Amino acid sequence: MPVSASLHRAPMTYDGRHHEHFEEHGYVRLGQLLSASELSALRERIDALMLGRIATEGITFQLDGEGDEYADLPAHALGSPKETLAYRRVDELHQDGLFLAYMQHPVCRQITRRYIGEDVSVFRSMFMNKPANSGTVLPWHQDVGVGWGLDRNPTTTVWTALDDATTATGCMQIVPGSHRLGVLNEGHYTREEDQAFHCADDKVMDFEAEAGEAILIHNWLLHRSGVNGTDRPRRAFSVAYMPAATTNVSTGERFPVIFGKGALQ
Ligand SMILES: O=C(O)CCC(=O)C(=O)O
Repeated sequence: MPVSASLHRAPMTYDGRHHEHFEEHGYVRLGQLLSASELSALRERIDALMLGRIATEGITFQLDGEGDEYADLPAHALGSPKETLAYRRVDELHQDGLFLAYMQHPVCRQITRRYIGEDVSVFRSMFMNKPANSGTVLPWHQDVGVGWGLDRNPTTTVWTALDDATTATGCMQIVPGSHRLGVLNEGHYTREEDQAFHCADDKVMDFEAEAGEAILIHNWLLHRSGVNGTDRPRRAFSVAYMPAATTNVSTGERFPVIFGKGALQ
């Protein structure tokens, strides 16, 4: 069976217990949605894309900056201009068949049906990398805001660890329950005064995850991540689902459809 077909086994049911945890804490662990071979296939695919070994049409790549500061990040480029495993981000991965198959996983279908409805698009299908011994600090933020240029704020992200994400490798940190604060500001990044109040050390949790583990995250949950101090990469894949009717406020255009009418195949 091809890996993309086997991705369509349903290993769990998203039920009332998941829902309650998600409502209360702003995240819920979904467990391993990928078998070991499916996980290896996704890792191999992302590495092959970064190294320019397979078609990268429509996919964008961003390197880390010179230092580890967010402000120094270079722009995203179309195609893989440099053959390296050191990219920070790779976006538009719905253009790749294997990543698209994972985005259409039956558990994601259950989740999006519950929170969004039948017709679902994606704002982003993003690979996030903390390359070995480097990476860029991602400041505290909520995944919303005018910078995203949407006519509504999404609430449903599935983040999947492709490698073990630990404190040493630069895992995410979150403030559990902070999604209940609502949208703190429309500027995406959390203001210093809000950070001082809402992200004090005793409220922050290191969000470690095992390779292959998927986690549903509310977009309003406060989160950040650091750099990777180990000689192993910390790779992850993050997908923000939203109603297919969501439009870009500047262009009026809609986004790639993942489930429902006109869904990508
Ligand atoms: O993987 C990370 O370090 C951060 C990912 C993130 O911010 C996201 O998926 O929204």
